[in-house]
Amino acid sequence: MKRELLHIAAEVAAAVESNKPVVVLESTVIAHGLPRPANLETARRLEAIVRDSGAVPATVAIIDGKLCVGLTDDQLRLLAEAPDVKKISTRDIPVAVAQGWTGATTVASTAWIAHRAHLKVFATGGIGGVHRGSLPDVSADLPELARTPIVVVCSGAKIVLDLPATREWLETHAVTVVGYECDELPAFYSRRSGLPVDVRADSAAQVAEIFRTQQALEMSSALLVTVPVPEKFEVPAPQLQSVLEEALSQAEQNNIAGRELTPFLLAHMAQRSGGATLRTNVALLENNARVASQISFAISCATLGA
Ligand code: PSU
Ligand code: MN
Repeated sequence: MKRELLHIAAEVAAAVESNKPVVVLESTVIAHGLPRPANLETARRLEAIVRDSGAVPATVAIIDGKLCVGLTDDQLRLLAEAPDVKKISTRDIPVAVAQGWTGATTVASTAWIAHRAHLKVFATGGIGGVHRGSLPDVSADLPELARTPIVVVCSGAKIVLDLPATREWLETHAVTVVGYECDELPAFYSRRSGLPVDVRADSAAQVAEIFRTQQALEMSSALLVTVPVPEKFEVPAPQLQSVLEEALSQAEQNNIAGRELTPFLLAHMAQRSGGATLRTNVALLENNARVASQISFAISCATLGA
């Protein structure tokens, strides 16, 4: 891919050049996953957490058709506040560039862009997956994870999804799932899903070692590092059951589908839980940014030492 197509912020480019830790952040969570004003506050907090941990944040988005890796504060604000920000998945990238769109990138398109900018560690909240229902609706996040060698730090897949089917999909497509200080796949707002991870890791260095080996083996899939939300912010799954069922049936009644579905379900649950799921979502995003910074550090050290 021609380098001119990527717009990498000077600070990010310098960090890549000198092998310093960088943490990639996505922008769909800012534009479509969280309500205002929590969205802009969270976007800024995530960048600050990464900086405080000694790494460089690289939030990804498409601005006026440019694939941007590392945003200015004005660009963050635009994504958080403009009324017509698009949700851009991988399939939309050529159209967005050709037609000069401004939009937020999902886990799928962020991973696609970040890998082409030679970045290795990406933090988000919850990945997309196989939706419930009979369509089937499978997030483009999953196939992108299967073909992009990058560490994705998340709290599992969003609880609105069919988690057992999502877990099976990852296994079939050879995406290694690491439990960070846990033995079970976290379930986004909840710490447990009853589903297994492939391996448990108790330190960033252990994750870095697995990723380094995956790269040495020239494997093409992502390493999915799943981190449970900190205990005091957890909303246990049984407490959410009725709110979740209501959100799902509202979506069906209103024919909400495609790229609208996930934002609709998250917003509905935040409203009906009196903001509880929103607080949890922010807490897990912050925690994941912290863990991703540590992993990014461990990967840089390992590369320097090699
Ligand atoms: N994590 C969050 N909130 C979000 C997302 C992740 O805590 O809103 C976004 C990610 O950008 C992910 C997207 O790629 O939700 C999934 O959307 P879909 O199911 O339409 O693929
Ligand atoms: Mn979908």
